[in-house]
Amino acid sequence: MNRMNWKLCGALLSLSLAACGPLEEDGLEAYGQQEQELPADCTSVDDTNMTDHACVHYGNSADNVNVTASATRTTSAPAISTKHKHYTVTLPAGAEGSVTYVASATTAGDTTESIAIYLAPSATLTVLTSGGTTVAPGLSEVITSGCGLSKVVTYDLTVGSTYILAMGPVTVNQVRVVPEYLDDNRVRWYRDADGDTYGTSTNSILTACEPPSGYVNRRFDCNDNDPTIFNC
Ligand SMILES: [Ca+2]
Ligand SMILES: [Ca+2]
Repeated sequence: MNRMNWKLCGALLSLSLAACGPLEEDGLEAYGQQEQELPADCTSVDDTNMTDHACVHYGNSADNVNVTASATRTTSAPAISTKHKHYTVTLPAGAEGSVTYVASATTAGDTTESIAIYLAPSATLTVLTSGGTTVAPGLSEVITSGCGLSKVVTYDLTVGSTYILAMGPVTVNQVRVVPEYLDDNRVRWYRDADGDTYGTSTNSILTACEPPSGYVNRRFDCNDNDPTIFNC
Protein backbone atom coordinates (compact mmCIF):
# COMPACT_ATOMS: atom_id res chain seq x y z
CA MET A 1 0.00 0.00 0.00
CA ASN A 2 1.51 3.35 -0.97
CA ARG A 3 1.62 6.38 1.31
CA MET A 4 -1.35 8.09 -0.36
CA ASN A 5 -3.45 5.00 0.23
CA TRP A 6 -2.29 4.90 3.80
CA LYS A 7 -3.51 8.42 4.38
CA LEU A 8 -6.87 7.36 3.00
CA CYS A 9 -6.76 4.24 5.11
CA GLY A 10 -6.02 6.28 8.19
CA ALA A 11 -8.93 8.57 7.46
CA LEU A 12 -11.20 5.57 7.12
CA LEU A 13 -9.91 3.91 10.24
CA SER A 14 -12.39 5.47 12.58
CA LEU A 15 -15.23 4.58 10.21
CA SER A 16 -14.40 0.98 9.47
CA LEU A 17 -11.42 -1.15 10.34
CA ALA A 18 -12.46 -3.48 7.57
CA ALA A 19 -11.55 -0.79 5.03
CA CYS A 20 -7.85 -1.46 5.70
CA GLY A 21 -7.37 -5.00 4.48
CA PRO A 22 -4.59 -6.21 6.82
CA LEU A 23 -6.61 -5.47 9.94
CA GLU A 24 -8.42 -8.81 10.06
CA GLU A 25 -8.92 -9.69 13.73
CA ASP A 26 -10.87 -12.94 13.70
CA GLY A 27 -7.83 -15.16 14.10
CA LEU A 28 -6.43 -12.93 16.81
CA GLU A 29 -9.49 -13.23 18.99
CA ALA A 30 -9.23 -17.01 18.88
CA TYR A 31 -5.62 -16.70 20.01
CA GLY A 32 -6.23 -14.18 22.72
CA GLN A 33 -9.56 -15.12 24.29
CA GLN A 34 -8.16 -17.69 26.62
CA GLU A 35 -9.82 -18.80 29.83
CA GLN A 36 -6.81 -17.93 31.92
CA GLU A 37 -6.94 -14.19 32.38
CA LEU A 38 -3.36 -13.80 33.54
CA PRO A 39 -0.67 -16.02 32.02
CA ALA A 40 0.81 -18.46 34.53
CA ASP A 41 4.18 -16.73 34.27
CA CYS A 42 2.77 -13.22 34.78
CA THR A 43 4.70 -11.39 37.48
CA SER A 44 3.21 -7.91 37.08
CA VAL A 45 -0.11 -6.40 36.06
CA ASP A 46 -0.17 -3.75 33.35
CA ASP A 47 0.70 -0.50 35.12
CA THR A 48 -0.05 1.63 32.08
CA ASN A 49 -3.56 0.26 31.83
CA MET A 50 -5.21 -1.51 34.77
CA THR A 51 -3.21 0.12 37.57
CA ASP A 52 -3.61 3.55 36.00
CA HIS A 53 -7.36 2.90 35.81
CA ALA A 54 -7.46 1.91 39.47
CA CYS A 55 -5.43 5.03 40.31
CA VAL A 56 -8.00 7.26 38.61
CA HIS A 57 -10.77 5.89 40.84
CA TYR A 58 -8.50 6.05 43.86
CA GLY A 59 -7.70 9.69 43.22
CA ASN A 60 -11.26 10.80 42.46
CA SER A 61 -13.20 11.67 45.61
CA ALA A 62 -16.46 11.41 43.63
CA ASP A 63 -15.78 7.67 43.25
CA ASN A 64 -15.34 7.12 46.99
CA VAL A 65 -17.76 5.01 49.01
CA ASN A 66 -17.38 4.81 52.79
CA VAL A 67 -17.97 1.39 54.32
CA THR A 68 -17.75 0.16 57.91
CA ALA A 69 -16.31 -3.34 57.98
CA SER A 70 -17.80 -6.16 59.97
CA ALA A 71 -15.79 -7.29 62.98
CA THR A 72 -16.41 -10.91 61.99
CA ARG A 73 -15.90 -12.90 58.79
CA THR A 74 -19.49 -13.03 57.63
CA THR A 75 -21.36 -12.97 54.33
CA SER A 76 -23.62 -10.29 55.82
CA ALA A 77 -20.69 -7.82 55.86
CA PRO A 78 -21.17 -4.79 53.57
CA ALA A 79 -20.44 -5.35 49.88
CA ILE A 80 -17.79 -3.54 47.84
CA SER A 81 -18.81 -4.99 44.47
CA THR A 82 -19.69 -1.90 42.43
CA LYS A 83 -17.42 -1.16 39.48
CA HIS A 84 -15.57 2.12 39.06
CA LYS A 85 -15.51 2.90 42.76
CA HIS A 86 -12.93 3.03 45.48
CA TYR A 87 -14.00 2.04 48.94
CA THR A 88 -12.76 3.54 52.17
CA VAL A 89 -13.20 0.65 54.57
CA THR A 90 -13.11 1.50 58.28
CA LEU A 91 -11.89 -1.45 60.34
CA PRO A 92 -12.58 -2.18 64.01
CA ALA A 93 -9.87 -0.41 66.02
CA GLY A 94 -6.70 -2.46 66.05
CA ALA A 95 -8.39 -5.47 64.51
CA GLU A 96 -9.23 -7.20 61.26
CA GLY A 97 -12.43 -6.21 59.45
CA SER A 98 -14.48 -7.87 56.71
CA VAL A 99 -16.43 -6.80 53.66
CA THR A 100 -17.96 -8.92 50.90
CA TYR A 101 -17.57 -9.11 47.14
CA VAL A 102 -19.72 -10.68 44.42
CA ALA A 103 -18.29 -10.87 40.89
CA SER A 104 -20.62 -10.39 37.94
CA ALA A 105 -20.03 -11.71 34.41
CA THR A 106 -18.19 -9.26 32.16
CA THR A 107 -19.41 -11.29 29.18
CA ALA A 108 -22.72 -13.17 29.21
CA GLY A 109 -22.10 -16.77 30.15
CA ASP A 110 -18.85 -16.21 32.03
CA THR A 111 -18.83 -18.37 35.16
CA THR A 112 -15.57 -17.11 36.65
CA GLU A 113 -13.92 -13.72 36.71
CA SER A 114 -10.43 -12.69 37.67
CA ILE A 115 -10.50 -9.74 40.03
CA ALA A 116 -7.61 -7.49 41.02
CA ILE A 117 -7.96 -6.04 44.51
CA TYR A 118 -5.90 -2.87 44.95
CA LEU A 119 -5.21 -1.78 48.53
CA ALA A 120 -3.78 1.19 50.40
CA PRO A 121 -2.09 0.79 52.79
CA SER A 122 -0.61 -2.65 52.21
CA ALA A 123 -2.93 -4.56 54.54
CA THR A 124 -3.04 -8.32 54.99
CA LEU A 125 -5.90 -9.61 52.85
CA THR A 126 -7.62 -12.99 53.09
CA VAL A 127 -10.39 -13.91 50.65
CA LEU A 128 -12.76 -16.66 51.77
CA THR A 129 -15.72 -18.45 50.27
CA SER A 130 -19.08 -18.20 52.03
CA GLY A 131 -18.18 -21.55 53.62
CA GLY A 132 -14.97 -20.15 55.09
CA THR A 133 -12.47 -21.73 52.69
CA THR A 134 -9.51 -19.50 51.89
CA VAL A 135 -9.17 -18.63 48.18
CA ALA A 136 -5.61 -18.85 46.92
CA PRO A 137 -4.38 -15.59 45.44
CA GLY A 138 -2.97 -15.43 41.93
CA LEU A 139 -0.50 -12.62 41.61
CA SER A 140 0.45 -10.36 44.52
CA GLU A 141 2.40 -7.26 43.65
CA VAL A 142 3.68 -4.09 45.30
CA ILE A 143 2.46 -1.02 43.39
CA THR A 144 5.17 1.49 42.58
CA SER A 145 3.29 3.80 40.22
CA GLY A 146 3.17 6.51 42.87
CA CYS A 147 -0.58 7.18 42.88
CA GLY A 148 -0.87 6.05 46.51
CA LEU A 149 -2.10 2.49 46.02
CA SER A 150 0.19 0.07 47.84
CA LYS A 151 -0.40 -3.41 46.47
CA VAL A 152 -2.63 -5.52 44.24
CA VAL A 153 -3.69 -9.14 44.66
CA THR A 154 -5.62 -11.11 42.03
CA TYR A 155 -8.23 -13.83 42.60
CA ASP A 156 -10.28 -16.08 40.35
CA LEU A 157 -13.83 -15.90 41.69
CA THR A 158 -17.05 -17.70 40.78
CA VAL A 159 -19.61 -15.33 39.28
CA GLY A 160 -22.56 -14.72 41.59
CA SER A 161 -20.93 -16.20 44.70
CA THR A 162 -20.44 -14.11 47.81
CA TYR A 163 -16.84 -13.91 49.01
CA ILE A 164 -15.60 -12.49 52.30
CA LEU A 165 -12.62 -10.13 52.14
CA ALA A 166 -10.96 -10.00 55.55
CA MET A 167 -8.32 -7.28 55.86
CA GLY A 168 -6.05 -5.70 58.40
CA PRO A 169 -5.42 -4.82 61.09
CA VAL A 170 -3.69 -1.60 60.03
CA THR A 171 -2.50 1.22 62.24
CA VAL A 172 -4.89 3.80 60.76
CA ASN A 173 -7.89 1.40 61.06
CA GLN A 174 -8.82 2.28 57.49
CA VAL A 175 -8.08 0.52 54.19
CA ARG A 176 -8.89 1.94 50.78
CA VAL A 177 -9.82 -0.71 48.25
CA VAL A 178 -10.24 -0.54 44.45
CA PRO A 179 -11.53 -3.75 42.79
CA GLU A 180 -10.89 -4.16 39.06
CA TYR A 181 -11.92 -6.88 36.59
CA LEU A 182 -9.03 -8.21 34.55
CA ASP A 183 -11.42 -8.74 31.63
CA ASP A 184 -12.14 -5.01 31.58
CA ASN A 185 -8.48 -4.10 31.48
CA ARG A 186 -6.90 -6.33 28.88
CA VAL A 187 -4.80 -4.85 26.09
CA ARG A 188 -3.71 -6.51 22.83
CA TRP A 189 0.04 -6.52 22.32
CA TYR A 190 1.77 -7.33 19.03
CA ARG A 191 5.16 -8.94 18.53
CA ASP A 192 7.73 -6.45 17.20
CA ALA A 193 10.62 -8.64 16.11
CA ASP A 194 12.54 -6.02 14.12
CA GLY A 195 12.30 -3.24 16.68
CA ASP A 196 10.63 -0.64 14.46
CA THR A 197 7.94 -0.12 17.14
CA TYR A 198 5.23 -1.61 14.89
CA GLY A 199 4.01 -5.15 15.59
CA THR A 200 2.74 -7.96 13.43
CA SER A 201 -0.93 -8.89 13.38
CA THR A 202 -0.04 -12.57 13.14
CA ASN A 203 1.46 -12.78 16.65
CA SER A 204 -0.41 -11.08 19.45
CA ILE A 205 -1.57 -11.56 23.00
CA LEU A 206 -4.54 -10.06 24.85
CA THR A 207 -3.71 -9.63 28.50
CA ALA A 208 -3.95 -7.50 31.64
CA CYS A 209 -0.39 -8.58 32.43
CA GLU A 210 2.62 -6.45 31.56
CA PRO A 211 3.49 -7.57 28.02
CA PRO A 212 6.57 -9.69 27.41
CA SER A 213 9.65 -7.91 26.11
CA GLY A 214 9.40 -7.26 22.38
CA TYR A 215 5.64 -6.62 22.26
CA VAL A 216 4.11 -3.25 21.38
CA ASN A 217 0.53 -2.02 21.44
CA ARG A 218 0.26 -1.11 17.77
CA ARG A 219 0.37 -3.33 14.73
CA PHE A 220 0.62 -2.50 11.02
CA ASP A 221 4.02 -4.07 10.39
CA CYS A 222 3.63 -6.12 7.20
CA ASN A 223 7.33 -7.08 7.33
CA ASP A 224 8.45 -7.71 10.88
CA ASN A 225 11.90 -8.76 9.71
CA ASP A 226 12.78 -5.39 8.18
CA PRO A 227 12.88 -2.29 10.39
CA THR A 228 12.75 0.01 7.34
CA ILE A 229 9.27 -1.27 6.47
CA PHE A 230 6.40 -0.50 8.87
CA ASN A 231 2.96 1.09 9.04
CA CYS A 232 2.02 -0.97 6.03
CA1 LIG B 1 8.16 -4.52 13.77
CA1 LIG C 1 9.11 -3.89 10.00
